[in-house]
Amino acid sequence: MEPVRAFIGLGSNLGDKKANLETAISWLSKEGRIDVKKRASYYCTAPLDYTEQDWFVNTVVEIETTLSPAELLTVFLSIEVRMGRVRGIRWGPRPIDLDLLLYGDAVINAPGLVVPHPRMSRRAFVMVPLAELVPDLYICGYGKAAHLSVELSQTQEVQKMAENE
Ligand code: A4P
Ligand code: MG
Repeated sequence: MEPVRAFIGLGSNLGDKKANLETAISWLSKEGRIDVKKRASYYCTAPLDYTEQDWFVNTVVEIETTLSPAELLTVFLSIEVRMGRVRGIRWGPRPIDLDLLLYGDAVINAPGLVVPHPRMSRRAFVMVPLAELVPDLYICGYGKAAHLSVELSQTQEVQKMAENE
């Protein structure tokens, strides 16, 4: 199988948030069939959907992979479990959350797996780091990632962290 370019959204709002993202990315790169190509900056972001919780640190990575989308989700789940995630409130606090944002041009609508990620186009914490990596990426129905990220960050708080922060 030819490697497919995919994008993964990562978020943490429990414990040492940035260190949690770094750990998750290093585990992704240790998977034989995942090649981590690029990482966006880390961003401090206000919680969305369930707002009674601490701020998040979010980022996005670009990978090339020969794993299927379902196999990627299994890898994500095992990383989430290894990092001590206990599922409680939906959208609630977590040491790590890994979401498959895009998988090549695939459109998937299966139970437990929807790609492109159904909420990505309304979330600055996804679109801002994604646009940093691929500003010209076309987001179906919305135009370029760069354009959408500017629009969303007018109403949602997303602050780029310094690399040494
Ligand atoms: N699932 C379906 N499609 C996908 C996909 N493309 N990638 C299923 C990953 N998972 C996918 O996810 C719930 C179910 O989604 C899984 O069983 C999986 O099969 P989960 O990780 O168990 O639960 P969750 O993350 O609490 O729910 P959900 O719906 O994934 O929430 P989101 O969309 O991940 O949002 N605010 C800020 N600032 N930053 C954040 O990172 N994250 C959330 C969670 C809310 N607010 C946030 C942030
Ligand atoms: Mg999730």
